[in-house]
Amino acid sequence: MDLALRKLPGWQVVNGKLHREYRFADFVYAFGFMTAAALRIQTLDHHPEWTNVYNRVTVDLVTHDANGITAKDLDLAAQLEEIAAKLQ
Ligand code: H2B
Repeated sequence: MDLALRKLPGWQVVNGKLHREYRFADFVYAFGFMTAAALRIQTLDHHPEWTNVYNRVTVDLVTHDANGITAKDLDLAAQLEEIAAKLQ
């Protein structure tokens, strides 16, 4: 896990889930991130636990079926990074 996290700066394991908080310019950018991510997530069939407050999006990733963090979560985290980078 430590090795995998090195490729995902800003992410850490919190309460057994892959966790990151994104901050955007404002609500429109934060919600734009969630909208773009939702389309990607739909193709992956892997869903985040996330919340939005104004310009912040807090994300927790875990594979419920496996009751822990799996490659699916690491893959989704990498894809979220790609989407967020375009909006920050
Ligand atoms: N998302 C997450 N985060 N964990 C899962 O275990 C999970 C999921 N299972 N999305 C998927 C959907 C499963 O229910 C479907 C049938 O593939």
